[in-house]
Amino acid sequence: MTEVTVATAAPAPFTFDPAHTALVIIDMQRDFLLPGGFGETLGNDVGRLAQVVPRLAKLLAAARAAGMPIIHTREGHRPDLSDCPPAKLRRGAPSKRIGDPGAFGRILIRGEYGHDIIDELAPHAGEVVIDKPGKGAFYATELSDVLAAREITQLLVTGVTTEVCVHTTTREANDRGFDCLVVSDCCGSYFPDFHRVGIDMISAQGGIFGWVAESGAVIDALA
Ligand code: TIU
Repeated sequence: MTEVTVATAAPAPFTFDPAHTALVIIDMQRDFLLPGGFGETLGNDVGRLAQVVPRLAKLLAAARAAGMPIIHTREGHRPDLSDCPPAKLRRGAPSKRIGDPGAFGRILIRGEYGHDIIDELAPHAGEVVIDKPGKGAFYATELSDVLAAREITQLLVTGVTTEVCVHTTTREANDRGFDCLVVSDCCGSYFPDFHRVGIDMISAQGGIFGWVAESGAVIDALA
């Protein structure tokens, strides 16, 4: 496929080559979306993230149909917690912290049911899954190597939560030289205001660390 353009992107049209642009889906894990998971242990209303799922499923289908590289990420830690900094381990209410038993197994631990991606967005064979111990998808992961090996230069960024893992990953990708289009209605936050302002921050100041568009415009561009 040749280059396509999302004309309504802010602050300016976003042109990308689907063969060299990855759809990055950040942390659409049961532990963030379902009651009993990490998100809820932090005191959040996890129901707020559900609205993202059908929109993201549609965008994922369009990206797969266009042959785009798909990259899923999962935030989590080894069962022995050796990759979890003590400062992160101490966060949150006692008995409801990373590694503690939750409704879907130990909270945010690799291999547990809650750590995995929700059924609606389950990775297909051949799609990349990056397991990350931090908020950003580059820290202590192979993401940089994966992108280089596939000659990926631009990213469509989606997932949860807007102001935490989506922001950290997008900011870092921008510093590493990737053009990032954040798909606003395919990102979600437990806090509506954080989502709104988090999205606005990205394309402000002439696109200080990225572009923003809605999924319908991206799907239309790929069709
Ligand atoms: N709590 C929260 O908003 N987010 C996280 O802990 N991780 C991600 O954003 N994935």
